[in-house]
Amino acid sequence: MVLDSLGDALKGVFKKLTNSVYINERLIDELVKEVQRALLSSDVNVKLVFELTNKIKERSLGEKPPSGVTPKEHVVKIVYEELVHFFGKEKKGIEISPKKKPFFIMLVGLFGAGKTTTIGKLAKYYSNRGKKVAVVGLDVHRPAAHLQLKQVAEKVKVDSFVDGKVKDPVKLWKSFGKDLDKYDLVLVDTAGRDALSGDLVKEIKSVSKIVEPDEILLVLSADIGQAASDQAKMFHEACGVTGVIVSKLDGTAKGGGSLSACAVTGAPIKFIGVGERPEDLEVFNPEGFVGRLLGLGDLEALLEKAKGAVDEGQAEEMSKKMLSGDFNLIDMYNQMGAMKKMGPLAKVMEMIPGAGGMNIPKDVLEGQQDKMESWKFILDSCTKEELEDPDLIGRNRIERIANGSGRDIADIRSLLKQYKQSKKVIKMMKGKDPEKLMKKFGKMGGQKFKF
Ligand SMILES: Nc1nc2c(ncn2[C@@H]2O[C@H](COP(=O)(O)OP(=O)(O)OP(=O)(O)O)[C@@H](O)[C@H]2O)c(=O)[nH]1
Ligand SMILES: [Mg+2]
Repeated sequence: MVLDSLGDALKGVFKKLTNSVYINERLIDELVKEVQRALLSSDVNVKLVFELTNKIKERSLGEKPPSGVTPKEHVVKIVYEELVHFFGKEKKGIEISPKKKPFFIMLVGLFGAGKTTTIGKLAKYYSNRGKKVAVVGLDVHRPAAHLQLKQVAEKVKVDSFVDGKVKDPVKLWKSFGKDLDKYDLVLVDTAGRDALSGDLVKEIKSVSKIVEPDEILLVLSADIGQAASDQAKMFHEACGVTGVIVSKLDGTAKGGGSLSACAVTGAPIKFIGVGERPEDLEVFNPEGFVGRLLGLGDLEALLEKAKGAVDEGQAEEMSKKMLSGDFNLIDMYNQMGAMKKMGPLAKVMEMIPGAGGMNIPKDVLEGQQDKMESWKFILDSCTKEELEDPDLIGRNRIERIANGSGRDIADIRSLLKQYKQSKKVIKMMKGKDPEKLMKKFGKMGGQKFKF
């Protein structure tokens, strides 16, 4: 895929986020650092990176998630939105107006940027959409340029207008005259140079004057990274480009740099080139692009799974309460309700980071599930007073509860034992950092767990 390394790094960040239990400043800091690392290694400008990550941090810590959205989901949304904004917001591409016939698109750019190849890609793209397309070669400098364009046109089955003998692009254009009128779209290939020299500007200007293009597109090779910004600016000032096509995104780790640099100059990226073949062209759509970089398909599935289960705020409040040592049967009851909403215990365990490595046998988990069902009946038969202060539950009350819930006395005793054990563990955990505790539990792989 395009920008594999940037994508992998950002996916890693999101995994960390979805696997974390709490959203706090430390986690946001870590997250922001990883986003920085990922973007910097993709040659994005340092200043831009810091602007972006400051915004992510500020919003993540400052904004309250709207109701129904967990803090974790909210942070995911913020990172996604800011990255989309960073890469240019709207979906681009070019609409060929049927009112203007022919519609002229002229491609400009430095040597080897990918102009001629991109002409072939655009020709295929628009003829696939029912447009009658022709290509015109105005690169009069490179000896075999006209033959290359002719070949490109043949490959995608569109007409080409080329001539290897005429050495003046304005004269050459005029020679094609009315022949172009029958096409919906005419793509004009121009000559490149080593740098944006006075010569090149002069030539582009004179060609532009005679062609009167509806769009002038600058083709930039992605491997120039953040230098794309200077090139885009220079070309824009010299000949008023209306958009950019970033080519060769498939072959470089610097793609993040070229895309973000263009976005910041305000030069809209209309298409991206992702390979040498005529079909390797994509409309640049920042939302889709960022979504793919982040593997949002997977992410959505993950968020979907967590949705409707435990509300993050509720879970956090519950664990805070537990860690304060203030834990009674009502909390245990609530916790069970939340667990039940999440589905079978084995599935819940899979989602808890580190718990997968605990090796809890399946039958133990299933047994635990049954036990929880039975406890729910027991707790339903307790008075509010008993739930708040389980120490009140003596022999007589146990009998009453057993009768009320239709359970054995042994079941009630087992529940109370579990409660006392939980409380003991919670006392031990009191004042400890919950993240460290999770890590510690995660490391206890292979140990037998007693419920
Ligand atoms: N991998 C990859 N290669 C590309 C892409 N676009 C163009 N190329 C290659 O880049 C090289 C230069 O492409 P051209 O289309 O000839 O570039 P140009 O801008 O017309 O070059 P000049 O006419 O010499 O100025 C060719 O080998 C293309 O196959 C792309 O998106 N991905
Ligand atoms: Mg060329």
